[in-house]
Amino acid sequence: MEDYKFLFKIVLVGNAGVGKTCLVRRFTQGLFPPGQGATIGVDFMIKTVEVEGEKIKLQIWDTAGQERFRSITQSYYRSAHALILVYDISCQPTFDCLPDWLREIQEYANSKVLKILVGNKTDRDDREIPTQIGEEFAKQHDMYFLETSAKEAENVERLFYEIAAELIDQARSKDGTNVNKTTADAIGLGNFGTKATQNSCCSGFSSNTSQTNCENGNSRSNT
Ligand SMILES: Nc1nc2c(ncn2[C@@H]2O[C@H](COP(=O)(O)OP(=O)(O)OP(=O)(O)O)[C@@H](O)[C@H]2O)c(=O)[nH]1
Ligand SMILES: [Mg+2]
Repeated sequence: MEDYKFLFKIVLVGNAGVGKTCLVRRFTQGLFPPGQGATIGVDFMIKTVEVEGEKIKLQIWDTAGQERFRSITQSYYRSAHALILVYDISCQPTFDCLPDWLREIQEYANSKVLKILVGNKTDRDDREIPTQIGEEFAKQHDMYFLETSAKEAENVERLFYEIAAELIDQARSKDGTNVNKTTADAIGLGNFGTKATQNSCCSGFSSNTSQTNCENGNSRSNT
């Protein structure tokens, strides 16, 4: 029998090309894959980590961002303990689609799921979304927030280890109510007033096959 204390399921979602697969591969394999192709449907990786003296098995589900796979990927939300919502800090449309992703999460995920907003590709020098805007959006939606670079391995370990630590706390807690809020407070996010505006790139988000610029390949060719 495998020797682990907790098993947690973590699901990554977000627009095509934001770097979900690269984040997972950086964490599970310690590499940044050259020429990473688009995910078809859903991929699955597993990694056992030690947090707070406990062995934790993380099941990581890496979903495809492309619209045509949406009905498949939605079915993976329900049993997730944590959902990582990723955007690309150098691609505004991927940030503008976040409200649509949150609607999906609201509809398909467990209401107590731990939500983490991740701005990926901090190594790029053509940033379009300031850190503070990402933080504000996360605070407003009771999400944990981190910026990462799968390429430079920045904050990637931290992301998954902090999720594991938070999920352990939830699992141990007798009264696990409002744990997402607790997490947001713990990382010092104050009260926020800025509301993220929705960009027209996402109109028909869940009903047509239109793609953002990033999904058309800008991000893929620019690493
Ligand atoms: N500069 C930079 N490029 C990155 C980073 N992470 C991913 N990329 C690049 O972004 C492109 C898309 O990465 P993927 O990991 O395939 O994106 P994805 O979100 O899994 O895309 P889908 O599977 O289509 O949903 C690739 O060309 C990667 O090399 C990063 O941290 N920095
Ligand atoms: Mg992928």
